[in-house]
Amino acid sequence: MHNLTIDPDRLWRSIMETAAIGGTPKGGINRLALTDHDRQVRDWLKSACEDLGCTVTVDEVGNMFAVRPGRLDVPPIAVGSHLDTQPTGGKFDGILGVLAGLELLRTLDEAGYETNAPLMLVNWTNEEGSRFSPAMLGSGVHAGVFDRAYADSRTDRQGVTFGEALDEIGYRGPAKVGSTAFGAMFELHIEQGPILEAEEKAIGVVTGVQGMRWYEIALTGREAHTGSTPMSLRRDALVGAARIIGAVEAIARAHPPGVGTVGLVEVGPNSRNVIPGHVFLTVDFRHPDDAALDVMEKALFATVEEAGRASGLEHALRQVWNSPAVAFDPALVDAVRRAADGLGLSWREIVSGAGHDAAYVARIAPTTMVFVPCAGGLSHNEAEATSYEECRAGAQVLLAAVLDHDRR
Ligand code: HGY
Ligand code: MN
Ligand code: MN
Ligand code: MN
Repeated sequence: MHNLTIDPDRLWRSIMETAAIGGTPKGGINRLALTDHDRQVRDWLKSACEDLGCTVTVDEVGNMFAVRPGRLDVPPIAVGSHLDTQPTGGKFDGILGVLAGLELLRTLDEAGYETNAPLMLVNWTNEEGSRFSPAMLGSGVHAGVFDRAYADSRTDRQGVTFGEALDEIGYRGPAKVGSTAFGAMFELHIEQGPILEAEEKAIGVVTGVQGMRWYEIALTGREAHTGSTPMSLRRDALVGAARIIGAVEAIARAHPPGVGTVGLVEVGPNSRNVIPGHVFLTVDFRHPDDAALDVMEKALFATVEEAGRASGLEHALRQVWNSPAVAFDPALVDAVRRAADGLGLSWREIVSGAGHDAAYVARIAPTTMVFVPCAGGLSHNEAEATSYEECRAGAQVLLAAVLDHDRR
């Protein structure tokens, strides 16, 4: 057994230092994928890893891999997560997993500790899917779920493509997508939900990730004068959207513990005295059981048909993302459980409500996650908060689980 301990002050300093990159006046972070802020934090990470003597390679969709050599020439054990954030993101979502991984590299380096397997720190491109949908695009390309051309073609709401933005920040690397070998992956992340805090558990032993599906809906009615158009002659796209938004909430509540959200709505022409002629909206459905998602999806399709008929709208609905429920590797889940027990930390098993790159990495290597609580279970919010002690405990469990696995 090792008695290595991470340096919690150094970890906390790194979290606060990088939080300034894209920091918002309310204390959150706005560091959308492939923006100049993303470039700055990538540069920060690259030089921190190179200072430790790691070799940093970047693949064709910007995924970053920093490798610390091991004693044996075997596929590396990976840690890490993502550096991009939501537009009103917090200081910990994604980057805690990357900086805890960096803290492991620093701790092992200081101790001159030689692992059997190389240790690799990963930053996955565009995990959030906020600027470029779908989410988990970089890890999805690595796992063969999407190809490089598909990723390059994704466009943001301003019409900028993923490929253009990646080239703009200079992070299209030479490594062929999917060519970086993985022996295993452990991803540390905040829970982003209320369970660990409510049950006063220090660690989430994550057994899997629930299923997730995203849809895009375009509704077309007819713009007309709000004053002179009788109600009976209207084709109001926003009234149709309102029906769908209400139905998404009802469909999710009818299939617990499923969740449903309309997060993005664009109305045109968005003028107070013009009947809205078109609306673009997105739907995010999640459920631990893929069969339940099938039922929810059918209900959504029926809803859009009905809204179209009732308001006289043309309507187009398409599924743009389907990430089935994932179960993590039992041996790695056990390593996390043993690590938490060995450190005397309370824990509970949990299925992730949020999506993570680990869900795709699990397709190509044994993978699992470690969760730590966040205040009020709040995330994707500038007030997102996780304590110094929770970050310390999470990074220490990550170290113990990685070294446990490395010795097996
Ligand atoms: O959508 C998600 O669950 C993740 O935050 N990208
Ligand atoms: Mn995340
Ligand atoms: Mn997120
Ligand atoms: Mn007029």
